[in-house]
Amino acid sequence: MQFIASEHPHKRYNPLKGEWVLVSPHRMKRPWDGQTETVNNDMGPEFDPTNPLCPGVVRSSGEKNPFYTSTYVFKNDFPALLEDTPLPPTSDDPLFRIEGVQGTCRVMCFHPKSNITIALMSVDEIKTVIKSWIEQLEELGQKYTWVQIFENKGTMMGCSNHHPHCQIWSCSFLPNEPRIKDINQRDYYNKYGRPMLLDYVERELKAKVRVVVENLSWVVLVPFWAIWPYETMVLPKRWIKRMNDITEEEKTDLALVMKIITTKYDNMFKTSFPYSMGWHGAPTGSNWDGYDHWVFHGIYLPPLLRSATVKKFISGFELLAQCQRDLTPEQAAERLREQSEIHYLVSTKK
Ligand code: H2U
Repeated sequence: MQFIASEHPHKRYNPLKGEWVLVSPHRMKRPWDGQTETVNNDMGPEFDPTNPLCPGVVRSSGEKNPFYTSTYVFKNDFPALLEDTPLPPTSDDPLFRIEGVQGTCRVMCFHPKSNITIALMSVDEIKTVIKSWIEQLEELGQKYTWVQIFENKGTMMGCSNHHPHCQIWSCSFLPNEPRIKDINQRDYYNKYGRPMLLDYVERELKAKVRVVVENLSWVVLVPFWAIWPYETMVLPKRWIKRMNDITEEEKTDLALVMKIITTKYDNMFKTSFPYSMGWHGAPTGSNWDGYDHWVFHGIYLPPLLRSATVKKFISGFELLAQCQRDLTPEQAAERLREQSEIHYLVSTKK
């Protein structure tokens, strides 16, 4: 019998993380009798005087937001990391390691209106968000080793507020995900003399099967090793180490692909598609030099599987043994490619 990737179980390697994912495409027809989620497609009002992220509203801290008209950044009133905190006693016991951490957490509102998302924002408005991200990276990166910009969207992803916003957690240490990516990209660079993700993009652009959208500067694709059904990666076509290395034109091009991929996500199940997304680039801190093995990239991790209400669970075999997916990355990319670049809410208005 000949191997067919869209039919036969197999495992795929993620060279960035040094992990395998189990692919089981033959299970695609399995009936679903499990949990569905309630989806509220109501975008709510443009302004809600009780929402602490809205312009002019007093937050839990007692501080009043300005009447902002663009992006707005404030220090998280419930930060997971603190700038000044006592260090724990040192321990050389390999079974009970403990270390101190410093950091700071901020919230960035993308837009003054609550009933808007990246998919519904203009390219210029998204570009303003990108510029604010770069400002934050440049400022916080002076002090902190890792500046994690991430957007949690939708209650399904644990987002507590539907006003368009992201969070920025900066820390004195390299967290697990970037730490392992740093090690694997460095090993690849030492072995092959080129950044891993630059080689990867070139190969994906030739293969085309996992590419969802591309322009002159960026490509959005479902990675060969994707875990989440419609997981995508945003990759530059040239060697870019950090977000602040991107040119003016590349900012516009990035805003464009962000608008297109989030629109396609929403169009897929005619819902405001939930996800966690974020950016990974070379570490920062006291020394920004070196890190030639790093390539800046974005990651979208959406949980939805087969409708606006059925999500993928990471449980069972996945928690205890290894992550698994049914739909192949190539099938997921094809479905995303098929979606219109015009948002369904905009096209139904006409
Ligand atoms: P999430 O929706 O991704 O949880 O982000 C909202 C963040 O906003 C959350 O981290 C912060 C919460 O701590 N927040 C404030 O800092 N002040 C408030 O008054 C409300 C929410």
